[in-house]
Order: sequence, then structure tokens, then C-alpha cells
Amino acid sequence: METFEQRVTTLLRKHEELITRKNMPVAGGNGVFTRYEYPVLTAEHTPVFWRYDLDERTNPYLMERIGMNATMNSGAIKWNGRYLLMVRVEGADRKSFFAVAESPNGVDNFRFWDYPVTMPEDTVPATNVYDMRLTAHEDGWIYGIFCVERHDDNAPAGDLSSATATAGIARTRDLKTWQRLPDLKSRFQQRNVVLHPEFVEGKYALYTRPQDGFIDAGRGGGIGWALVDDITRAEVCEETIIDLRYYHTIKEVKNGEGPAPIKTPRGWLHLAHGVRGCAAGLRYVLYLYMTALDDPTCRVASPGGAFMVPEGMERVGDVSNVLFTNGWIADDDGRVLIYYASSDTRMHVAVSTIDKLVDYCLHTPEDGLSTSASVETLKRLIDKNMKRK
Ligand code: M1P
Repeated sequence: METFEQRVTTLLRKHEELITRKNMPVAGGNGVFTRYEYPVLTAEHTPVFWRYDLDERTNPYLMERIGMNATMNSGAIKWNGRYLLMVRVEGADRKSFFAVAESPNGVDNFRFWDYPVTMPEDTVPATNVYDMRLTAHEDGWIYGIFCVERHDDNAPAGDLSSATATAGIARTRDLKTWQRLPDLKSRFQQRNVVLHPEFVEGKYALYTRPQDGFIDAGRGGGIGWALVDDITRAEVCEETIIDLRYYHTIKEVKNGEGPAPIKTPRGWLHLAHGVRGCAAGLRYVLYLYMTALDDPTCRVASPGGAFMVPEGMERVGDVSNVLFTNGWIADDDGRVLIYYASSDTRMHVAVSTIDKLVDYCLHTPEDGLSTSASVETLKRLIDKNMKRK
């Protein structure tokens, strides 16, 4: 019979083996990006000392006391040479919170900092917070913009599901201590709000996602853009839709900006998610687009279709058939590490390069929005290849 201390040692050893497991690229693929063999973070990667009371007197059976359900939708930043994820950790109680996990190489050995983030509240406290986008802004602060969920008090009595989505804003200089700013004021509900890294016309610029309800985009036509004079009192006064939803596309039902865009010599590179409905429910996939360097609202490339879709075990989880991203890192060597969550359950990495992603954007045909247009596009490529014979 193992002693309590022996069982603790085994728990800690198994956890250490999991988080230090080497992650290898998966061979093959489509040439645009490379997936990695293992998720970079799962609920089991959260520290043992978050989940277990390690005192024999108060936990003689060594049972888990605080369950963790998922590690998902993470912001990302390279910080002092380390790869940091601002992880949305979801507890067994369905509350999400933010916690930083750090890796020396961006593809494995992610280890959580000892304590989760203590995020100060706005004047009306949140019930739930999630999906932080990190932006290192040219003003010198690192901003985190995230979804703040509260019960919709206008819902009929007994409706304990209706909620409201608002963009919470906070900033930090060390990713440890956060200064909370007032939530974004907007006449629509907002989720997937992202801060552009540079001033535009001397103002802060936000990618928005106006939505009529907590779930339904409704009249919200797609990814929006709004300029804000003062980030400490941010308000969406004028909102322009810069990436529209379309009938019978991968972003028919909803779309949303992913992480803050990356500046490349050919334009701003954007990663986003698109949602469509089908018999299996909503299907979330990732797509790319580019906008002009001198005008981030002007699209210069709209590759048609999905850039990444859920594959294999990624298709199954708490909310199946979902890929979602709100973090990527453009590394010094030209690589781009794309952090994505599968099915609201676990975090993965895929690796590409700026050159490949820009090439993908500039040379993938646009969606012609009909079968005949797609067939004509396909025939043009076949014709070109036939001439090789
Ligand atoms: O469950 C899938 C995703 O649903 C929401 O995204 P959107 O607002 O675009 O529908 C978010 O709640 C996100 O966290 C979640 O991953």
C-alpha cells in the first residue's frame, strides 16, 4: 500500500512527464502550415497544486478538490525570449479565468505560472471572462481585451441562460499586474474585440464584432472597425464593417477577428474565425485575409474558404466541430506560431512563416460565391497545369 507521500510523488512525476513531453511536427500536410503531434495544453497540464489539496490531514484520499475542465482560446505574446500564452482555463464550475503558461520554444514544455491572473473588476462585476487578445501597442502598454459575460437582467423571470457580451479592457507592463479600464461602450453587444497595435489617424483602433444577442450576430454584418480617442474611456461611436459575412460561405453565420494582425511588407495579415450552420450544429473554421498597410480597413487579399478546419481528435470536445484562435506569434526567424483551440477543450500549435501565409493570401483564389464561379476557378488551374505536359 502506497503512502500518501508516495502517491503525491507519483502524481507530480506523471504531471512533469506530461508537460515536458517533446512535441514533434506532423509530416505531410498541405504545405501552408505544419500541425504538431500533441496539444500544447490540456486541462491535465494545469498544476497539480491547483487541483489537489496536498495535505494528508485535509485530503486523506488524495482526491481532486478543484476540477479543471478545459484550456482553450489563448492570447499569445513573445516576452523576454519566452513564448507566453494567456490561457482561458475553464474550471469544472464552468467559470473561465486567465492564466499564463510559458514555454522556452513555443511548441512544448508549456508550464503555468503558479497563480492565475487576478483581473480587477469593472464597476459592474462580471460572471465570466474569456478569450483575451493580447496587443503590444505602440503606446508602450500591453493590452488585453476579452469578453465579459453577465446575466441579462432584462430576460424574463426564470430565464437563467440569457447573457450579455461586452468587451473588457485591461493593460499591463509585466503580464502580472493588470490595470482595468472601463468596458467598451457600444450600442451593440460585442465579442471578439481586438486592439490594432498601432495608432491610426492618431487614435486607438479596434476590430469589433457587433452582435444583436449573446449568441446571434443578428444585424451585425461581420468584423467591424472603430477608432477610439481615449482608450481609458473607450466608446464605439462609428463602426464600419471591414470583413463581411456572406451567404453560403464559411462565415455565413458569424465571424470574428482572431489575434491582433501581423504587419508584413505586403500588408496587415489577419487571422479570423468563420462560422456556418449545419445538421451537426455550428462549425467553426479559421481563415486569413490581408489589409493595406496605409489603411487597415481596406482589404487587399481575401483567400476563399478555410485556412484550417478541425481534423481528427480536434473535431471532438465540449463544443465539437470548433477551431478557434486568438493568439499567434511572429517569431524573429520569420516563423509564425499559430495557437488554436479545438472544440473548446484544448490548445494546439501550428507553424508556418510570414512568407508562406502572405503567399497563401495573395494566391489563393477568392470565393466566387457560386458553384459556377468555383468551377471556372478550378478549370483555370487545371488548364495551367495541363500545359506542363
Ligand atoms: O463555442 C465556440 C466559440 O463561441 C464563441 O465565439 P463566437 O462569439 O464567434 O460565436 C465564443 O464563446 C468562443 O469562446 C467559443 O470558442
